[in-house]
Amino acid sequence: MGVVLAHAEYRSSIPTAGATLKTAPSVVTINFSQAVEVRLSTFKVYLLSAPPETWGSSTRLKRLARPLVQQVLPLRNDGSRRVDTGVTTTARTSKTVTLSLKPGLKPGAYVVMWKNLGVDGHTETDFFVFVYRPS
Ligand SMILES: [Cu+2]
Repeated sequence: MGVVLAHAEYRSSIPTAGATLKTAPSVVTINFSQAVEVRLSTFKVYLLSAPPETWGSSTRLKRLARPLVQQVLPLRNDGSRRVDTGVTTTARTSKTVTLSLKPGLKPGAYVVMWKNLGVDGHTETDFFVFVYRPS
């Protein structure tokens, strides 16, 4: 393509970054610009402590999410605090990674975060937020 892509960057996801959903998702799928080493990467979903008046502003949600990501992404044994139950992608390397979510999500803003290891050997830390707001 003539364009140098830095690492395994976010390309797209389901739910989409910034999406507001009326029904709770049961999985999250992230597509990256290059394959990642699935087992050597970390993926987590957390509920974001964000008041409902912020749910319409992805700028405010991102600002609230950033310190949470820095705090919890390195944690181990945080399964009880996480909203996901882990990666279901079984391939060793994949451009697409899927996580299962715990059932019974409550309305709120959710942060999907990762530190991935691309097949080029570089790591990338990033996140996105989606909102579950049943009407
Ligand atoms: Cu790279």
